[in-house]
Amino acid sequence: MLNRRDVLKLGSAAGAAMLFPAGRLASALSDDPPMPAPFSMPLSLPPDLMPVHRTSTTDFYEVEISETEHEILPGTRTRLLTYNGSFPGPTIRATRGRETVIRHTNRMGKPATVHLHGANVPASSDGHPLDPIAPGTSRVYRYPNHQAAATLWYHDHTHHAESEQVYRGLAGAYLLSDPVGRRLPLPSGRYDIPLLIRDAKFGGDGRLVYRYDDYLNRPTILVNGRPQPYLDVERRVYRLRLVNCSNLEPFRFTLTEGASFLQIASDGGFLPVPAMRREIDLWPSERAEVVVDFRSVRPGSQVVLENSIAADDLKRPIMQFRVGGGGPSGIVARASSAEGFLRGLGIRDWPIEAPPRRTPSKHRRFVLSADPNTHEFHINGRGFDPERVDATIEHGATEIWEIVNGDGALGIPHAMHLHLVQFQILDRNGHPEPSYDAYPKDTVRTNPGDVVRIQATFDGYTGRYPFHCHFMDHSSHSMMGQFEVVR
Ligand SMILES: [Cu+2]
Repeated sequence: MLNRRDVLKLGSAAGAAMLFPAGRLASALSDDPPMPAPFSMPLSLPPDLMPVHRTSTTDFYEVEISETEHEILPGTRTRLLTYNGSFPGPTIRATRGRETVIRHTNRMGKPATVHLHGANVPASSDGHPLDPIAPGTSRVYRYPNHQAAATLWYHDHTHHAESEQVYRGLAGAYLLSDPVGRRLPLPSGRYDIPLLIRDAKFGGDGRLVYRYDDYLNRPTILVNGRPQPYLDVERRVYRLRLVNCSNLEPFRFTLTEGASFLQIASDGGFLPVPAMRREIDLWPSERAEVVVDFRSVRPGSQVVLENSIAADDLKRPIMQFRVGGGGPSGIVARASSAEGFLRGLGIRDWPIEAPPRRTPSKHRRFVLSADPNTHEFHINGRGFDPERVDATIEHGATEIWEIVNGDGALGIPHAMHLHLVQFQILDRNGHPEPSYDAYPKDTVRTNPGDVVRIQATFDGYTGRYPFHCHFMDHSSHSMMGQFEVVR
């Protein structure tokens, strides 16, 4: 019998074969440049973006979007699209209750938009695909940071071009903190590490090769812009913020040496109930925050973060943690439960509440499907039309959306993302979603044929916002709609 992993792998390959002729898939690896051996390069961290000005309420930043060259593979230069020349973009640190104001200046020769993924922001600062920053101009995005602490990320959202422009580098982490999170004795400072993980395809001359829907030919895994890096860690606990910045690559994260994750947060912030996880699924744009206890392995051990559903063995190892000496003299027993793990951190009462109960006033249904004739991707049989509003929503309403993956026959996975809101996944194919995968979420995975119900409350801002598949080659080929919140 096929398990879910087999279905996903089969599904992706079969789906691609259906949509694209064989020659396309064989777009050979022949001109691949020499790759560094796995775990031969140290992990790097993107620099923190520093404010140019601060007031009692607001942090002001300046960012330039430009083409830049970096040495990603030893000995070759790669042309990238970058925020302030950094690949990935600089890390933006925000505090709940303090406003973040960023002036982006577009120094590229083509339009850009900037979307803060997972954020509750006014429509004018959402980076709508049809609201670009023209070449040579600037615009200001204002983020009020009213929401709970979360690992968010910012990325390009230019109409039809977001897929390639994110692939070429326009993505970065936005880490929002709040007093609830700061009071928790979780690993912090240099023990709290964002990991922006994605795949890529390099040409022989070091250039980044982008071909539409060519996910089977993107054999290189980059973590914070480095191919399969290593990180020297102490024998202590670490907080890792996993972000899948890939265009199309799903990850199922696992750790070697029997190590496991304490998952403490999902897309939109802390989980109501942290959970011990052996494996964590993150599809494009999803996030998870985990705590890993390196005291539970021997000094000198090497723990590898792997993708256990990689379609290509080259892409299985993601990065390596080299566990140094020090720490406790013996091996600390692994916590068998999340409660035990939390107690070990000094946390007796986890302060996060379950999502509030609300009565939905409206049900909607959205079917995601590919059109094998046009190679376009549709929602309810139609491609994106910026003039059309697909759902008009009363401000404050709670709605249930049934998301149907209509590509059971083609075997294509999709991941639905709603701007503006965090939602709760009620059930999948009639079964309740496990709590660690259910809330707070802004993107929901759908395997071929899945029927998933989500519930969202639209009590933030009014205005027009997109919803779309976050397999970016799908959204850039029309798998997008828009809702409008009205009073
Ligand atoms: Cu899709």
